[in-house]
Amino acid sequence: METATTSKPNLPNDQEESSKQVGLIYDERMCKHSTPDGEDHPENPLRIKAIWNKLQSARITQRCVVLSGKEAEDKHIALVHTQRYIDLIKKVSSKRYDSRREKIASEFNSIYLNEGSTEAAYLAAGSVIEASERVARGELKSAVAIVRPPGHHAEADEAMGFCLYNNVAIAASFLLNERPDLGIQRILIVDWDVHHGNGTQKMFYKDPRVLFFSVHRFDFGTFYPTGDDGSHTMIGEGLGTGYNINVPWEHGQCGDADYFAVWEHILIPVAREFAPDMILISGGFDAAVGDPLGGCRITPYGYSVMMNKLMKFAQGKIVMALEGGYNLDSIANSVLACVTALLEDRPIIGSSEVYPFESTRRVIKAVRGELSVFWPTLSDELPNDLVLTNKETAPVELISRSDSDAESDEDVNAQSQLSEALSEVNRVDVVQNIIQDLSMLKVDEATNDHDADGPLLWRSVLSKIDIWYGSFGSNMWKPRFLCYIEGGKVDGMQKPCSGSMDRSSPKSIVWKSVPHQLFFGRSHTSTWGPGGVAFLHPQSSNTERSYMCLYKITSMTYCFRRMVKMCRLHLLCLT
Ligand code: Q9C
Ligand code: ZN
Repeated sequence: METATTSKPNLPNDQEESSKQVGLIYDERMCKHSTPDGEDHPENPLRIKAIWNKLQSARITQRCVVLSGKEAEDKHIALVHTQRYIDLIKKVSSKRYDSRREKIASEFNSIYLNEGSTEAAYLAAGSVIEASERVARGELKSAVAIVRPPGHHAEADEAMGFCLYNNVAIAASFLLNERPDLGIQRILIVDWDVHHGNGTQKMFYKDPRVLFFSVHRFDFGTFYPTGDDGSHTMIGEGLGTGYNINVPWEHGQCGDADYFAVWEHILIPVAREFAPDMILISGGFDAAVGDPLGGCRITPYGYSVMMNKLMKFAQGKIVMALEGGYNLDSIANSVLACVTALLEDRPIIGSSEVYPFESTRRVIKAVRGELSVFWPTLSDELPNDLVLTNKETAPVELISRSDSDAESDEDVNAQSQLSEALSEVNRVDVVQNIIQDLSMLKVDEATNDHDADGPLLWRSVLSKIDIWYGSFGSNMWKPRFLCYIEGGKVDGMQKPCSGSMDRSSPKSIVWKSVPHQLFFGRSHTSTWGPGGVAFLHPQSSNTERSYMCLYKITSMTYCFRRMVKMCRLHLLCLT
């Protein structure tokens, strides 16, 4: 374990002064992209300002090579975007388009446009190119481009998810196709934004020169950008098969321990084999603790460890480009941690929770299973627990979090809900009853590969769980619902069911299309009794969507630890 006293000094010294090696690109002009009527939006100019101010007040900018932004050339953007789309983005900020801008923006998913959007988009893309070229040339050891609008959702002919041009994809394509002289033949793109990098994935899906790795919230296809693109089964195509790696979280709250486990058991071994000449990081910081959109909890320390581990590859040639991240303090502190790691070649001092989620093990196994044919290093048996044992990777101090640790508002809130819930013992029983029955459904016993009653390896976390009862078609009117709640017998049931003891009406009723297949639980559920009880199948998230009526039965706060055997709870947990 390194400490501040055993290696390079923290403070800038003469040696560092004479050989600045880490580049920083920032340009105020990227603040000109903002919502047309000044409405609030998470992706706003304050984001890059907050990061820049933090780097300045931490006296980091003076230890780096500071560069101003540069606009991209159309021919470089055209490496990944269509000419038609480039023409649109180029003219959309012009006066002539004042009246049409809003309509154009609304035709895309989660996009706003104003008179500053074009310039910002060209600067964001051009700055990442500039940083990449300088690092590839060896003029800089590594670089961070503090840019906006972000890029990784943007597709060849489509703006999406706050992204206009796909900055990182453009830079990667630039190096590979425009500057073969720089000798960059293989690029690893690490996308740690909390959202799947759908645009980047598509652009290199058949290209074995680019290994695209994305770790993101997936929630069985319900988390933005939704659908199957972020699934671990998307491994690339043609010559690019095996060169696309998705690590799809099943739920929020993933933190340092979960990401470290993915680094150790997927990313790092693959990077070792792939041997990239350069690494581009799609550095979204919306998986940071405190982010309003992500719901995950990576600490600045966590980011610095992930960065530091990547520095062992490609001779440290890393370019990190900002993607998402919407809590100003979180993103500022996280970027600061990353730049510090780049400067000092070690993580910042900090600590993390010990244990990854049980679901993390499941996800890692699934990803390794999908890719071990292409990356033999992934076929080794996973260790029994994923707690980091490696000295080199161990955090300075391991802290064990208990149920009562409350770090965020969300936790505090969840905690008060828990005590509320516990006072209603009856309702707890109801839910436990439901959960127990669900666990008896034996939907995918084969994947239940460890004993949940074994030693307590998994960290507890409080989470608000809504229990829904789903039905589809028109066979589910209220009396029948109440019959299930109260017990009784309706058409198709061989014997009466006992009911759930909760005699109240549904807390809410919604009709919605859900992106999973249906299956039916029949005789296995004593609570619901035999007969058409519809559940959503969590694992078979394909493109099918079913229109369902969902009855919210109850809303509870639960600990994941209590649910180790209840991964199937996702059946009914819609957030
Ligand atoms: N119901 C980035 O982090 N959310 N983009 C839309 C619609 C869009 C995030 C929710 C989130 C986009 C770069
Ligand atoms: Zn994001």
